[in-house]
Amino acid sequence: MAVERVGIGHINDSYRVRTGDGRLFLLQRINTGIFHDPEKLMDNIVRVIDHLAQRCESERDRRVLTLVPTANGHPFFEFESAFWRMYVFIDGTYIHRAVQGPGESRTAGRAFGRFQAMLHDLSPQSLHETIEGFHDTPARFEVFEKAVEVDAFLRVRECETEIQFAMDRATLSSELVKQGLPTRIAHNDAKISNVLLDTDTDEALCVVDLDTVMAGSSLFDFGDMIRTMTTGKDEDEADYASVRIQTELFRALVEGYLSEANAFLTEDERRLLVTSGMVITYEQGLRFLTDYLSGDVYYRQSFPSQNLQRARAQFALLASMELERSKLEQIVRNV
Ligand code: GN1
Ligand code: MG
Repeated sequence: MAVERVGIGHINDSYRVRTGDGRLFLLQRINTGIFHDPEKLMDNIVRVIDHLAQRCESERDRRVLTLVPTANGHPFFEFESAFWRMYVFIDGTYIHRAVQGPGESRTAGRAFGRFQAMLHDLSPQSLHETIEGFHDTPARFEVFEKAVEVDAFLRVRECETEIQFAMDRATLSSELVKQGLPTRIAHNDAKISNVLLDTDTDEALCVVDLDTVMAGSSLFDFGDMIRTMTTGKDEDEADYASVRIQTELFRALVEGYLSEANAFLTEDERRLLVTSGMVITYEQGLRFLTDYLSGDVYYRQSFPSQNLQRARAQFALLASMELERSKLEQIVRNV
């Protein structure tokens, strides 16, 4: 048996396991500092997988994740106060960390639209809230304000520009929550790297990372799609000043997403598509900056100040959306 650490995600630890007979698995240690109740988390995942599997017409093993239960049929395993779970590793697939062209944005947008559509008839109330207020942007803003006030690591001086940028846009935090949007099941982490693509055909096969699937808004997901599928850059692009929305990538994303989601979105949701990108990008920038100010306790980093770099890239993207807003609204109206 061979076990190899894989560098996916900022939260859980992941390992690829190859057994003696050549089968591949993805073993993950659940970060209970963030997911406080692994039982509820796994309960959600089992429910979602079962539902998706029922909707899946072909190639179930490649299009929906498969959990590997323990010998006594449990979806996870507790060992020395750590919680582990295992999936079948879907071989012959790859992911993007950044999109390279409109075709990729369209494909990924369609994949998440389809994911939402398949979960449309599962009741949002049937899932537990595994992280409270996950996309409660006003609450995220309050946590940010507190971090600035406390300045526990004396980093405020170094990021005055970013803090000012965030403070100037405080009202943006309530732009989605005040709208009374329909409660739907959302993926809640709809980023480009959570779509598995087929190595041979480049087709989107499977949406992964089901940890945050719970009640939310379809726009939390679309916002994350804009955030990660329209710049052509990584989330932590070092040359952050170069991060900006590319209208061609945006158009392709809207086309891909709406090809699946148009059937269930309300008029209000459609009207707020562009706004969702601004709010979720803002929220993610706040979260990275808050973590930097708080001593980097939440997101895993591969070098010091990576969280600040990530926050800067998010804010650069948001600034570009502000400039392009009317053009983006026009694109949505034309699709
Ligand atoms: C975290 O662990 P990962 O990479 O799937 C985070 C998301 C963020 C994302 C930013 C539970 O996801 O909310 O959008 O990083 N997940 C959690 O890349 O906080
Ligand atoms: Mg995630």
